[in-house]
Amino acid sequence: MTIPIIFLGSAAGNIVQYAQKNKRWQTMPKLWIDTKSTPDLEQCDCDFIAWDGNEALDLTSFTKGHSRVILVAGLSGSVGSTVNDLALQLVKQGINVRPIVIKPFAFEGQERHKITDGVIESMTQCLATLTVFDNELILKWLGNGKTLVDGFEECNRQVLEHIDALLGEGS
Ligand SMILES: Nc1nc2c(ncn2[C@@H]2O[C@H](COP(=O)(O)OP(=O)(O)O)[C@@H](O)[C@H]2O)c(=O)[nH]1
Ligand SMILES: [Mg+2]
Repeated sequence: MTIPIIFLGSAAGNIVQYAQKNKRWQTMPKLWIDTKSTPDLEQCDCDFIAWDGNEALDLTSFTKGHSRVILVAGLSGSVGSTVNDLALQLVKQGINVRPIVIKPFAFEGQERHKITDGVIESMTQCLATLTVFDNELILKWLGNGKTLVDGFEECNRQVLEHIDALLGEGS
């Protein structure tokens, strides 16, 4: 069974690239939505929509014929934080949405955490499941001497594993 995966914002875009390096989900339809592309999209075998948040997104051609969609977003920035709107739109189309979100590091500040908490709160009101990865917890878990880059890498690896598990559920 193929399950489309939608990546929303730059953090999610980095995960697409990480997945490509690790040769994951090569046959799954993948769509990345961001203000501009940074990973090498041909290498990633991924559709891309440049979106500045001003116009409404219409993803029906991408989701058509699919009953489940995996949604990946890093929270607190301008694009990924719209994941609740996108999730709601897909739910209204009768799609079983499996969202995966990433919380920012503690040092990124209260304002970003407030935005993150608001998005998570509104998602729990319209969705049956929500998987949350926390960059800060992952960095702490990695321990002393580990850098942010190590934290990102570990988070990306864990998100990849989780997507593998969701794809396994659908087969
Ligand atoms: N795990 C992980 N987190 C990231 C990465 N890049 C950014 N983030 C986190 O994701 C949050 C949202 O950032 P980003 O996706 O760039 O925001 P947006 O593109 O403006 O929606 C940031 O506050 C970071 O904590 C990444 O490559 N991996
Ligand atoms: Mg961005």
